[in-house]
Amino acid sequence: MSHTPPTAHTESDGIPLVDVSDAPPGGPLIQAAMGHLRRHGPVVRHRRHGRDTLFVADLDLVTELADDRRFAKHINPGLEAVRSLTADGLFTAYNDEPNWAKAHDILMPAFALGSMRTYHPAMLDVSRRLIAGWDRAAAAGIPVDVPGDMTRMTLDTIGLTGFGYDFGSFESEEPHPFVSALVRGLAWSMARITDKPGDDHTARDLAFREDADFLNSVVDEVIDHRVASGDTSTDDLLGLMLQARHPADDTTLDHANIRNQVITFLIAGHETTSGALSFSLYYLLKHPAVLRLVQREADELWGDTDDPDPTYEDIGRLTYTRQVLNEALRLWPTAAAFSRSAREDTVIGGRIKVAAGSDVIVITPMLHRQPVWGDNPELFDPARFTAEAAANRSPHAFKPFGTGERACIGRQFALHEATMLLAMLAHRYRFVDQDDYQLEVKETLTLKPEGLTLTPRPRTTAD
Ligand code: MNH
Repeated sequence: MSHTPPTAHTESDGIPLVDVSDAPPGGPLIQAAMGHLRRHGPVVRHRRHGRDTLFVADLDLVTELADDRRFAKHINPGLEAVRSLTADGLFTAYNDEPNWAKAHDILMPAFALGSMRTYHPAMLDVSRRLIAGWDRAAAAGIPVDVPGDMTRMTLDTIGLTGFGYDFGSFESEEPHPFVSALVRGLAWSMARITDKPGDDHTARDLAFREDADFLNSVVDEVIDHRVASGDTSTDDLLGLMLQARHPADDTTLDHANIRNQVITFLIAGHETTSGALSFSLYYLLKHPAVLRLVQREADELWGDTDDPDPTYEDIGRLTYTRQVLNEALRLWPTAAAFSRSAREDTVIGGRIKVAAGSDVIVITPMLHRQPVWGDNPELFDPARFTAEAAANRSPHAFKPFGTGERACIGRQFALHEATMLLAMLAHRYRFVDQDDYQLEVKETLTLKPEGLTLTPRPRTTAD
């Protein structure tokens, strides 16, 4: 990029101001935000076309922002654009929109740790689809497309466990048309953040409308199919949404809201986990000693059998594998920011005025590089996440799943799915860095290591 970074001047409250109004539209927003915070310190006032946002990474400030009595989730312009796809779905609902609390109450049981027992067999099935493909690559000695395969994995998993719908992603080289439309829809949402006021986007916006209509029609088919089948079980998300009545008014979620939730889960439930898996594999590829420890942990459970049969209970025992995942999410939290707004006019850090309803964004990858993480925060080191180390650190130092009552509902789901797949892959293969991959972080709504490949090799008794 040839564009020179904007310089800052300091406002009367001592906060550096970065005005990016002249920056070209588009571009990686999170990495730009990381750059501002690296250059100017852990709190920066960001201005685009006259609109100010505080960017925050400082632990004490984040600790204040995490107080749900003073602050709440903010539907910022980015989320406002995503609302064109998901409206009052859980992720984009306003805090006081009645369907947020209603859907949250109805769906919470489906995301409790114990519910993972129900999803475990489908997660294992999809892991085996992925492994079948990696076995073929290993036999041929050719690299695999890591983010592509991780996306196939997480999409098929949420489709099957959530809605009994099989995207069959491993049967095709091309992404499923639903996914292509979804990805374009999210790109449209992101592009709107940097729009210059007054520019004409009619053609772009019409194309978006077509994608949104297509997404809705596919989801309506899935819902109609379930209703027509007469199946009234409540052991997946769709069944629960169609059947469960909220105790407050004895009604179920309405059709439009169910559709918004299905699209929400397909968005929230697959790109984030896919990115987390991809970054974890990136670090395992570059840190053979860490891979060794994951292999040792998997070997303890599954010995040297070629075809392990991981149980639900096994996944809770993969504590080191889980540390690897956490450390990857520290350096590259794949949903890399969350927005807060003050319930009333207030002051943070004893000096920074925050008006009610104004936008404050926590830039999570920079929170995860603050001094609380030691002298070398860029170093990948899963030992940061031993139980003992975590207990000695503020709970606000690590926020890959957001905070408070609007934090990620799918956390256990993601961790179960990702921990199992990582351990199964490490158990079966060593990873060869055939292309000497250099990290390039690609931003959509989420982050992923663009173009990451590795060549899986079957393990021999020597390794
Ligand atoms: Mn998830 C909210 C990160 C996996 C469903 N998720 C959030 C937030 C973050 C987040 C951060 C809070 C956003 C905000 O404050 O604006 N989520 C992740 C990460 C992973 C992830 C890093 C994987 C790793 N999320 C999943 C999965 C699902 C899911 C898997 C579903 C199966 N997430 C959600 C939903 C919300 C959410 C739904 C919105 C919850 C709410 O506001 O009530």
